[in-house]
Amino acid sequence: MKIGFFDSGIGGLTVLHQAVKLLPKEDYLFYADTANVPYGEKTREEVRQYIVDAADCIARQHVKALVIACNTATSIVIEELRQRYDFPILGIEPAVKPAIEKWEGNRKKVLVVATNLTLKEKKYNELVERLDHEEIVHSLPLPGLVQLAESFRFNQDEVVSYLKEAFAHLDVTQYGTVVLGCTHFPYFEMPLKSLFPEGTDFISGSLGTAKHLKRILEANNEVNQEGTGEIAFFKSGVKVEDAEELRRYHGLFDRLDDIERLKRL
Ligand code: DGN
Repeated sequence: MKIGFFDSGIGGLTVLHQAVKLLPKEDYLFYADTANVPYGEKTREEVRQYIVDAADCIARQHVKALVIACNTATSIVIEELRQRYDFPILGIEPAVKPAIEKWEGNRKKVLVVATNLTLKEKKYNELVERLDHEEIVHSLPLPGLVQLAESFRFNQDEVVSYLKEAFAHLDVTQYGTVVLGCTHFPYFEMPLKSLFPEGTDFISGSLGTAKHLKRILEANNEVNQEGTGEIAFFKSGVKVEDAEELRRYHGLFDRLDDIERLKRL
């Protein structure tokens, strides 16, 4: 059986990218709700319904686990989905805990960037309230990055000018860690880095979620040894067959590999 991945758009591929590296012999289904992206500026009820419809469609394909590779969707509907299906449902949320742990060492604040909806939701606010005893966590919505990613506009200059405006009222030197709390944001790690002092850490929950998936499959004795790492792409319920479009999706993995290489330099 396949492992399902869901996002409003191409953001979830940043999580799937990590999963494929950890679990190369699985088969995957990636569902992007492109008819309804972006979620971050819509109402909670609208988004809840989109996700439940998408998850029902994924469940009909008989998956052995489903990763909600979207912070916004996780914060709204993860508990409901867990009650609805009998296979494991994993989510992703802003990596606030490891970011706060870094404060212990560097005494620099934490900036969480995400969608408006994630930052407004109870799940995120309770997480920060529970962990942020020193009031070092600041939050900033960056909805423009979702739009830029969805239109494959990764051009450094365009992205930097959007970010400069978004950060205009922030003293970026106070932050030691930036939490990428939206799965679309890792595509922009390089332009983001260029606007913060050297040594600022950028963290996301992608690898943690992929590791969690691996642990669950291992615990359930469900790790596949015979799959090929193939990914079936769906856009709002319709299987993607167009070769050019599939190439564009696969090309995003190359982009993410490049970003990882640059980070190691
Ligand atoms: N990629 C999604 C997230 O992690 O929150 C949301 C993007 C969107 O639809 N605004």
